[in-house]
Amino acid sequence: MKTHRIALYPGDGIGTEVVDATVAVLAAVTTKLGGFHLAYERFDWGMAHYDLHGRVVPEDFLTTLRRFDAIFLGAVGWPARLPDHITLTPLIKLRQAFDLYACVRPARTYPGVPGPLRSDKPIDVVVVRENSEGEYIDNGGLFATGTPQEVAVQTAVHTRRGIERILRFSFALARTRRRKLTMITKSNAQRYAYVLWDRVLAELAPEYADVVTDKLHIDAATLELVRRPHTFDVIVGSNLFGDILSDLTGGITGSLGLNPSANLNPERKFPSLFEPVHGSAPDIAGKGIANPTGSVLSAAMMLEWLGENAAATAIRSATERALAAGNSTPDIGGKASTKQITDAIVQQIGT
Ligand code: GGG
Repeated sequence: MKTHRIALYPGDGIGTEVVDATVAVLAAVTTKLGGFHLAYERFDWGMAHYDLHGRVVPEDFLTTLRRFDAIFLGAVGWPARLPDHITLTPLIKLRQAFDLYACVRPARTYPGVPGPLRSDKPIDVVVVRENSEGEYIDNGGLFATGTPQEVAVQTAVHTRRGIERILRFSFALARTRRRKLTMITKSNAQRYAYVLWDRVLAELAPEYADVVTDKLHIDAATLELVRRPHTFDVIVGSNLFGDILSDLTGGITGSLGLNPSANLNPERKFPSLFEPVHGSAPDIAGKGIANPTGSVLSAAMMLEWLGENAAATAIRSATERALAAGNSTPDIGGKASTKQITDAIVQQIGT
């Protein structure tokens, strides 16, 4: 039987709750379908590790994670206790060190889940976020710290190689869907980096003539995603714009709690990382009401990446049926607990 080695990194806040729910769903699907086994190792990194060791992850955490087939993350951050730029650093390092350059964040509407928009046209989009460079590289510094003259410099780096590979990835993804790609920049104001994005898109587009290509500035994109979200298919943008837009696509489809993500190294030189798009939500942590759907659907993306397509499909359709039957946590307007919706998904999988 095939064994996939999975590193579980539940992290902080509701991260532990949604990861526990996801492991229960994965247990149900492996029992039901058989044919493969998931061998977990759990790492209690994040605030729990910080309390014991004064740092959120061990120094050699990248070496530790390197030997797995996939990494499954819950959420990171507890801003009341430690600044977010400290708790988020390991995740950004992981994405960069393992060259997880394609961050894939699907968002869609579901029967049974009300959205905030007036239009009830179904939304089905994928945000592809360049995940290895751009605005998130650790390049900058402070000068005259603590004085009235204090200066902060933070430099973004956009490489032709980085832009080309994420655009090619996005074109290829669009070919598996409705063949429309919208690239997001701010090339009217940021006249070096995003103009390079424009040039690379113009060079590549003729190779993908079967894909309809469009471009929007980030400000127009946020407006159009609210006004006509059903017209978008694959959306690609830089690290920062992809991060922002995937919160927006979560919002317009009902809740960020529904949205999965995959941080992929398409060349498979490193383990890829799967995580719900949402963060640690300290305000509801420990209350048992976190929506596990984004995490469960991230596990479906992980199984697909590992070649377990039948199991991925089983999880997705069980989740859809559980949502359609009215199993709703408070973020999507219901009263169900994390356990209730998890049990409903497990029941839909059937064992
Ligand atoms: N589930 C992932 C998580 O905790 N995300 C929190 C966050 O702020 N992430 C920022 C990012 O994805 O760059």
